[in-house]
Amino acid sequence: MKIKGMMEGNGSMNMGGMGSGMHTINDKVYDLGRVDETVKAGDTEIWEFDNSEGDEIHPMHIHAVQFQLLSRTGGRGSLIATELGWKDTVLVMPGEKVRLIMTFPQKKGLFVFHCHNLEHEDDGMMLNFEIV
Ligand SMILES: [Cu+2]
Repeated sequence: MKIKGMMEGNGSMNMGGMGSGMHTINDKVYDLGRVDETVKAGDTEIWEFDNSEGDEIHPMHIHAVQFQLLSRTGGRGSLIATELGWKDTVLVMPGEKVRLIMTFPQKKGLFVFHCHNLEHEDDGMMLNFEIV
């Protein structure tokens, strides 16, 4: 899984880690002591979950914020009616990229985002982000 912060330029966030035996985001597994992304309180950002190289389904969940989906490319290639409301989790199918927009709250602190497949998150498919 790759994730790209479109407005703050955080690079693409890539899911999967095929061949490594680990489930990764941006080629990283979770590290409690590492801040992977930093966002400003109140800022609006567009992120992209990129599973275009992945071969597994990842329900991606972001703490502290709700988001709206902008696009789904590859795979089904479009959003359906039930995807148009506020979300805290989005299913990203193999071969897909999903773009989402969110406004981070004024609450500062350290939060996580992760794949909500328990086997994947237990395998390290989670990163920290800090609202500053
Ligand atoms: Cu997953």
